[in-house]
Amino acid sequence: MRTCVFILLLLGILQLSEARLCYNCTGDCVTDSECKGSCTTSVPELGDGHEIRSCQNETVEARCISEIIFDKRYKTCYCNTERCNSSSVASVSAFLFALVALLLRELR
Ligand SMILES: *[C@@H]1O[C@H](CO)[C@@H](O)[C@H](O)[C@H]1NC(C)=O
Ligand SMILES: *[C@@H]1O[C@H](CO)[C@@H](O)[C@H](O)[C@H]1NC(C)=O
Ligand SMILES: CC(=O)N[C@H]1CO[C@H](CO)[C@@H](O)[C@@H]1O
Repeated sequence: MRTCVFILLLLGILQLSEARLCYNCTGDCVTDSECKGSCTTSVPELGDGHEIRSCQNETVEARCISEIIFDKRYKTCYCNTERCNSSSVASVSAFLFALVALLLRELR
C-alpha cells in the first residue's frame, strides 16, 4: 500500500512537470492539447457567440485583455496552470485531493 502511494506521488510530480495542457476548442467542450505557453479563453463581450479556448506558444503574464477577433470584441484571458481555461474543476486539484485523502487514510 505504501509503495502504491509513492507511485501515485511520483506520477503526480511527473504530471506537473510535463507540458501544460490547455483546453483547445470552441464552446462547451473537453478537448485539450499540449501547449508550450499560456492557456487562453476568449469570451464574446457583446451578444452571443461561443467561448474560444486555445493556447499560446509562449507563457505570458496571466491577465485579461479586450481584443477584436473576426470583427467581434472578445475578452481574452491568459492563464498559466494546467487546463486553467476551463469552467470545470481542474483535474490537478482533483488529483491532489484524492492523493491527500489516500495519505490521510494511510496514516491512521
Ligand atoms: C488545437 O486544435 C486544433 C484543431 O483540432 C489543432 O489544429 C491545433 O494544433 C491545436 N492546438 C494545439 C496547441 O495543439
Ligand atoms: C508558434 O509555434 C509555431 C510552431 O511551433 C511556430 O511556427 C510559430 O512561429 C510560433 N509562433 C510564435 C509567435 O512564436
Ligand atoms: C484564467 C482564465 O482564462 N480562466 C477562464 C477559463 O474559462 C472560463 C470559462 O469557461 C472563464 O470564465 C475563465 O475566466
